[in-house]
Amino acid sequence: MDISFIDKRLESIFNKVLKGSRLSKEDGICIYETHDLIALGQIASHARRALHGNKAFYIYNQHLNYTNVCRNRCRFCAYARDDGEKGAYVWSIDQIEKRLLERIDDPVTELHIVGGLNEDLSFQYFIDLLETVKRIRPNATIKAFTCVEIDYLANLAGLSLEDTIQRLKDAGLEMMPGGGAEVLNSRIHEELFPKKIGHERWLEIVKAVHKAGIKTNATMLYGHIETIEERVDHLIALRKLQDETAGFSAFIPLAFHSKNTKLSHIPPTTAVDDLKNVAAARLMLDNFDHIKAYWVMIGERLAQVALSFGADDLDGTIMEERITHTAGAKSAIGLTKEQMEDMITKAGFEPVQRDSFYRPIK
Ligand code: V47
Ligand code: SF4
Repeated sequence: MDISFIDKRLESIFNKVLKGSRLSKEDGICIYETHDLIALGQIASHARRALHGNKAFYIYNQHLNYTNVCRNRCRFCAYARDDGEKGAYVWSIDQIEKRLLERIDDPVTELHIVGGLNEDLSFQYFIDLLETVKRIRPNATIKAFTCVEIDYLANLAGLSLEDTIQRLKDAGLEMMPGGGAEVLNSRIHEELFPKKIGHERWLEIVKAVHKAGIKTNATMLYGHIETIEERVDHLIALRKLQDETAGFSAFIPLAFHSKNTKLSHIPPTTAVDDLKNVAAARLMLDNFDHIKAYWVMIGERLAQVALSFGADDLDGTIMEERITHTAGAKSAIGLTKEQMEDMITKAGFEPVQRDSFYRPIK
């Protein structure tokens, strides 16, 4: 592949990628600093095509956000409410059943279930929730709870981390989404989400979950107060853990949306920064198979471009997204299978509907 480099530093990064050598922290910083966006996209695209050719994945999924009552009240979150506050809600198991039945004719293969830390719910509620979903949708994969919820549930149940994970697994938990890490950094933790678990505990929980044979995703919330160096450190911490456990499935960069949050003065991320985050993930996370361009956060049109900047997956149909839309996302609330396929085809890729474990669905 011939790339004409304006930024010569990218040439040495490309040579490393061609040789399969690991990129350094300085390389990561250069990826974020460079203005040579086209060359960066070509390098990331090369790495992406070496793994997935022209395929681009998507999933038929449904999101369920069982409650927005949360005791953590992170400064970047528009979704959470206090108990009794206007707009606060919690779904009973019957209401969850009803929501699943409303969509029972849709070919959903994954339920993505997350919620706030609501002190009114018992540990049994979570077991009932998983068992109900499994009873109604026996063939769909349950991808539920972030490490933040797992930590909370272990305390609630009064069980060890290992026993908590096992109880949830026995009730139907098969995979975990990547949220909750935000940026693995104590300064940002203190400033933006001091009540939530810190990065050491997040990494400890991920390790325990992977050890129990449950795959998880990883994310990074960017576009708030973090520095480039902190982003790169985050990616390197995930890469190190993946070397140890091989338990991460996909990485998803999450673009911060500030509307209705305590950080509403922060402007939206730029398209350039969104694409750099996708490329940085693809190139720094050399031991992750999948990089998702989450269309809900960056919009459908930029997600199409992201497929040429290292992403190989557009996530899914979703149907009812709440967390980012409360924070001002302008993307659709859900997409049809036809819309997903059309987006991918028109971006020049071959759409592959996948299950939660990236097996193609015929
Ligand atoms: O952890 C919260 C983020 C995450 C805002 O694993 C915000 O497949 C932007 O993790 N602006 C939850 N982001 C979403 C998440 C996710 C999404 C899609 C797929 C997967 C997966 C995981 O959303 C939270 C937090 O980092 N978030 N508030 C906001 N205002
Ligand atoms: Fe609660 Fe999660 Fe929102 Fe933080 S990001 S306030 S933990 S729902």
